[in-house]
Amino acid sequence: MLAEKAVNQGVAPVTYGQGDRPPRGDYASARADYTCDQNWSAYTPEEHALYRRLYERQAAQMRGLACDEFISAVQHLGTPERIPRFDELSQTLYKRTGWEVVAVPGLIPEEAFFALLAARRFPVTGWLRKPEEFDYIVEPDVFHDLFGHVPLLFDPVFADYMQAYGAGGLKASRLDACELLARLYWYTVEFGLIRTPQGVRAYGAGILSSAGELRYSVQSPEPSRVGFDLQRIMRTRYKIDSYQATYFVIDSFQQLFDATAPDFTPIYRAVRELPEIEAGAVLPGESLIAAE
Ligand code: HBI
Ligand code: FE
Repeated sequence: MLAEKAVNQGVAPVTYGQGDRPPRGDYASARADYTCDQNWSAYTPEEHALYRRLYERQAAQMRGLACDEFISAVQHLGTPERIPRFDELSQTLYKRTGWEVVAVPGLIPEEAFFALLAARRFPVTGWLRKPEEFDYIVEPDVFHDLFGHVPLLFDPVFADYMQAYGAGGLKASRLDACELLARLYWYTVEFGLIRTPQGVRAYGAGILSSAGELRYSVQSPEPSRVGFDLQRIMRTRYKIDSYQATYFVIDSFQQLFDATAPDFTPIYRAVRELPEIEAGAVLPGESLIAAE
């Protein structure tokens, strides 16, 4: 069953089946919940080598740029020599925060995505990018999902935030507020920054898995860095095919969890009354957080 509807992960809207590009993953053999088998034995030695090169490029630059929680948890992915087995990784992860890693053929419809998160099952794309995509890839592949997202699922507070996000997503679907909630995901889970005594550090998976954006997001004077503000985030559009023009900075994962604990219905209503904000725009009187 192909994922007919466009799935807007915030990256280029991707349609499968009747869409303009054949799906890269095998949606036809996915289960009703869009999970599938990882088929680990099908990875070639070249793919394991490409994964290792991607891993080593990020690991070499993460100190001083990635948050400590990420740096201390990335070891749980196991050896960089080969793409991890999701079932082994899930055993370690489950003991820590009750999460497991499940294979999916790629981007899946929002409802299915939210349902997996709400059940503490993180969907990881099974396929790996091609060598020519070493520097940039539009859709999330196994490297982005595993290296970018999975380590922070070992942090108990962030793990609870991710599960609450999934539960909130299922409610947002009923309130037709998925686009607003997608911005929260984009500006926290994918491209979030966090304040530390040593300065701003990255925790967003889209940054942590990106060769160039990891340093750019923390050190460049170009982008705006705005203190976390839920309504401001939900009003702010985002760029899907370039480095972010705006990053939002949290004080802690606890702040992120607490800020998103209440029912969003009144927040959606308030946001809908206000104009959208372009990526990169700075509001009058808004104070920005300095780069490194
Ligand atoms: N599907 N596999 C996968 N991974 C994602 O990160 C993902 C998705 N579908 C929808 C989606 N993300 C976004 O729309 C989120 O904002 C919900
Ligand atoms: Fe992602």
